[in-house]
Amino acid sequence: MTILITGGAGFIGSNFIFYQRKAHPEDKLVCVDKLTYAGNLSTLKSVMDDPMFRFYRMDICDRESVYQIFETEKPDVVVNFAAESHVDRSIEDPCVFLQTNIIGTATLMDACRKYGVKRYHQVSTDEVYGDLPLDRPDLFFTEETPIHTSSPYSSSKAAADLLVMAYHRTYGFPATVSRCSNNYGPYHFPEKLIPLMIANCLNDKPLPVYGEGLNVRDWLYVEDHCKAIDLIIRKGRVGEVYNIGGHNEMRNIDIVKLICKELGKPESLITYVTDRKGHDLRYAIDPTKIHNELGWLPETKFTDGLHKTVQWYLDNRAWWEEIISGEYQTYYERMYGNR
Ligand code: NAD
Ligand code: TDX
Repeated sequence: MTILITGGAGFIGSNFIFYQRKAHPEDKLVCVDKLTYAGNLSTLKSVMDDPMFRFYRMDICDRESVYQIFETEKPDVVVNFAAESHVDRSIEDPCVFLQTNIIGTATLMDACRKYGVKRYHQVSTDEVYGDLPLDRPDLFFTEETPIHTSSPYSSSKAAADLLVMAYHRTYGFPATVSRCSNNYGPYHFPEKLIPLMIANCLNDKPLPVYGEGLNVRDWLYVEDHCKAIDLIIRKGRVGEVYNIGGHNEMRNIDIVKLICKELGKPESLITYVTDRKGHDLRYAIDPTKIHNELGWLPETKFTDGLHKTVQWYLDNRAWWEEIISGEYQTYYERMYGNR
């Protein structure tokens, strides 16, 4: 079959492409990506010459181009990773989040309906559930937890999820939605916590921890997320939402200390900075449904995954050094300069 993957030049989309090539070499992959600041063609260089892979630079909001590519490539399945994905940027400037994350999703779904795509999968996030209190470790997000967003980013993702479920109910649109916790691993853009701390450590720069570093995230190795999505598109039930997470809750400060330890850098690099506005306290996923229905379980232990990730950033300095030497510097100064 032909799988159209949007946002495949970004972090999770590219890892999904690599996973698909390995797990299902018989399937043809078509990647479309606008190549925003977060998309990198160099990430895809190992698959660029593969006859079973094709890349198009395209904005998922550009209806005419989207229809054109669906007409040409006739995808059987569409997996939508394309999004503006960084909470801090959404706090600075929400508009592009609404455009890509909501209008882009609607445009893709309209194309799927027009060209009879058999399955559409929306890659969503646990952030649509809002946050949990720090003093209630017994509480988790299930698929029934009400949507209750905090940031412009999570609101735009929630709006897209609602639209997907509305297309399913109204038109019988064959869609699934997955809501995953925080991912980490290779090709993670260095504005996000783990790669930012690795890059700063390696450059002996301050490690900017928001607030007191007590916020909790539930970390999952990116390949485990890709395996879960693969199961959903092949075996998941249409019209269903699946939570994905590995019961791996960590406080931010503990992650940063672990990274210092991995790299042999002093914790004195840690600098506490002004907190993120509206900062979600804790995310924690209950993955019972995907485990019971599809047999999914995370395979990578956090200590192993973090070790592999740190090693990847050590082995692939050129990839992230090129990123942080460009427009990123203006971003960094704006975000952290006076914090
Ligand atoms: P990312 O920012 O690394 O990559 C996003 C990709 O989408 C980039 O390649 C970018 O160029 C592309 N893109 C952006 N706007 C586009 C547009 N208008 N048209 C076409 N392409 C466009 O993001 P990521 O971390 O890989 O996240 C992928 C998806 O997974 C997102 O939908 C995100 O909401 C979701 N998600 C991420 C995490 C996480 O921890 N990173 C966790 C749960 C869910
Ligand atoms: O410099 C930093 N210092 C810091 O303390 C950065 C960049 C982050 N943080 C904190 C904020 C969060 O509590 O670390 C935590 C993780 O921050 P991010 O890496 O920005 O991720 P988060 O906001 O949790 O969102 C991520 O997970 C859910 C992804 O970026 C989203 O796309 C996904 O939906």
